[in-house]
Amino acid sequence: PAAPTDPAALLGHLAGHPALADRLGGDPARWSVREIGDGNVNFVYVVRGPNGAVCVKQAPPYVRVAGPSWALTPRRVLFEHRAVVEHRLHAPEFVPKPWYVDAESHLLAVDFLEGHTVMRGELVDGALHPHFAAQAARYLADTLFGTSDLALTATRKRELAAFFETNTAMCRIMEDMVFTEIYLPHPRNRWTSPELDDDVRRLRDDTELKLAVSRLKSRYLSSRDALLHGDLHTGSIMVSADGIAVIDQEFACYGPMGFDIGTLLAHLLIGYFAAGAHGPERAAQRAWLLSAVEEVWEGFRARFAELWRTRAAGDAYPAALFDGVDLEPERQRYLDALFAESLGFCGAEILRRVIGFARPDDFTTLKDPATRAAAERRALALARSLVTEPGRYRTAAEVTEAARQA
Ligand code: SR1
Ligand code: MG
Repeated sequence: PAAPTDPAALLGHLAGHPALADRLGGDPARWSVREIGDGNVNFVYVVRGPNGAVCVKQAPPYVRVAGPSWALTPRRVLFEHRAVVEHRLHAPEFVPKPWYVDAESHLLAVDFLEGHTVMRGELVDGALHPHFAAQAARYLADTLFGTSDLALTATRKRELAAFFETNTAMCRIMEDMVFTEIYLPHPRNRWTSPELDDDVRRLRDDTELKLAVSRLKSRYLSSRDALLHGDLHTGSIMVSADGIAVIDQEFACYGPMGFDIGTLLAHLLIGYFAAGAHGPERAAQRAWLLSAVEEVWEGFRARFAELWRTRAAGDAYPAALFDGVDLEPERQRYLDALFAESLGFCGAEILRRVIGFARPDDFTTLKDPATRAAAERRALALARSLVTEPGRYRTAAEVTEAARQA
């Protein structure tokens, strides 16, 4: 579908905002506009002036890939803006600076990142980004710890959670797509057919799996652990030669930390299985993706524990109760439980990306159905194990070994 705003109207909105006019500079009539969006949900433009460029997201009142027949609140852009603001308090180096948000035209402008491209496209092209994992681990730890009860007072945390509680339409998409639709004959589901038809039938009859997924759904619905990005796949991450930036926070909500961690691990593993279908020339990329899985979790774990030791200003674990008590065993218990939960969400995300509506380019660009189905079947096998028996994996290295064996 066409964008709901023409370029002249878009420029008119932006030019009327002084901070943005300063940021872009010069005569707004000479700013350039180009639509660059490739996601499922929104239109995205890069707007350039003599002083710089911004990336402008416009949320139409529907899902971009479906058109007006699939209505979706355009207010999602307001939740994205607030999430950007809150996450930048804790991880400013990884979240582009916002310049403008407008509740009527549903526009959000953030810094355009020169030299950055969407990570998913890089993976599809066979690229490696050795700096990625350490930065992603830090982003996850800083945003999740910083918005949790370990860092915030209960009052501030409850106020924030109350704001995000009303991002109901976006959370509903996740509730349906990640935890429900693929286990039913739903019209939105798409998979490599007929090659995976039997796998899909087995999955719908798999009560053990459906119970484990429903436990995860219950956690997604009820947990208020931290302010999540909410859709942290490799299409929500920009990479450059030495940096990463996280975008697309419109699914932000208070929820279980393992949802963000698991989603990211899922997409690294999806990249790994897809790379396997390309044969020996992708061996280095495959090795890097598995090392990234390990580094993201281990880096997250170390950073989160360090933040807890040094910056625990929140109302959880009141210091007055623990004078002279070593909390380290408690931290490690907390992180062990978070690892298991993350693996469950990781598995659920892989399953829905093979069978559901939003299939990733990593798989869909594999044009031969038999090759694609073989890669997807390996992913399904690991995913089922992660969801139903996360406790079997004590370390991330055990997960990557299982991926190799899948
Ligand atoms: C209608 S949106 C489909 C999917 O795209 C987004 O990236 C989310 O992952 C969502 O599930
Ligand atoms: Mg998105």
